[in-house]
Amino acid sequence: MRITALETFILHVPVSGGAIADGSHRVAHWGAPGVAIHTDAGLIGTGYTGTHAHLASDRMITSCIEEAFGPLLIGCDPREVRALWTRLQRHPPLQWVGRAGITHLAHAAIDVALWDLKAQAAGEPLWRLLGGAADQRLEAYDTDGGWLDRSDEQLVAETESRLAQGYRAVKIKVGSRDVRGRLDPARDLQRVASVRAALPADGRLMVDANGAWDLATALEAGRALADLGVAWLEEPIWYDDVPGHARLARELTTPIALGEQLYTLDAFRDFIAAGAVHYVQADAVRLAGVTEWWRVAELAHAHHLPVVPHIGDMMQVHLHLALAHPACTLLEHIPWMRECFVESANVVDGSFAVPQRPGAGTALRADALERFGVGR
Ligand code: 0YR
Ligand code: MG
Repeated sequence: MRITALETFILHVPVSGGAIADGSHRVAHWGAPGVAIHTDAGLIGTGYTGTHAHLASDRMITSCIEEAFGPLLIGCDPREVRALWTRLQRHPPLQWVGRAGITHLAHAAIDVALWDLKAQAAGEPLWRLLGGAADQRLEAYDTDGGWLDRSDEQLVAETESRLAQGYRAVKIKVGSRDVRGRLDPARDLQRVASVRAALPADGRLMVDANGAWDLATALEAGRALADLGVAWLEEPIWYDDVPGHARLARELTTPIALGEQLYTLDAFRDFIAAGAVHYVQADAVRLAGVTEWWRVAELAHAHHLPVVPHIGDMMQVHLHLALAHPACTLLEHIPWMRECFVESANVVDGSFAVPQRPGAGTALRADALERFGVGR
């Protein structure tokens, strides 16, 4: 099988309720710049990364796919995906301009499309190609009811609706600010207490600051969160701050979760070696695809750390990965892209249904580009 052509696309898909906010971002659409990789076998592999739907940066990603990586792939056998990974990552002029950032996101889209092809060629869903079992329960936790711009009443109503749907775990955002724009952790603690009160005793509540706090705020608020029975504190401070997170991991009883903003295996190695993370939130579309994600999951597993992927792909690929990797027993749920796929990730009674179609779950519905595609 040979690669004959690469065709890029950009989707901008509306988020729930028109807009959402977390401690650091406010977005109205989820962006999915991606690629369809065509082959002489007639199979087409699809991969994409996840962005905040900023067209200019999405175009940098698709241009990197098309102009920089594309020529290196034409004529190659897509099933040799791990070898191709090294070829793209270690291409000297590209390595010079980016071992993280735009080039990494572009590589993520390509690597996912290649694994999609490999699984299609094998006639299997990716989770089976990677050795997962069909009869398992992968629990879902929901993130989509806990945004920072939602009122306490909305948070409680969303929590109750998730409980009615069968969820037993939800995550809400912290990083509130007062009218002058100063951090307001007291406000956050009220929000956490409201949702905690709406959950049953065995319900789990996680909180996510998306990097908004400084170390002092995280230390103080983190101690109070322990009394509220919070299962993990996610991205409390700046994404790349290894010593800061290590200090929090040492001094707080609430476990630390992070990883959605880390681009490389090397970055995860540093956090893990420093004892700075308890829940490893590797994201295959910020790491360079399935290939690098799997290495991070193995690294975490060797340290007996659970992997709870962040789902920048809105679950499709991560559902396969989490079903296949023994470090994963829980997966995040944000349903923004559910109308885009032929076989969308689906939660039934608090657990993900096991996908059946061959491939990585990335095949787009016929009308996805018409409905959500944006101008190149
Ligand atoms: C908006 N999940 C997250 C959204 C969410 C982010 O930035 O992407 O809040 O993906 O942190 O854990
Ligand atoms: Mg997060």
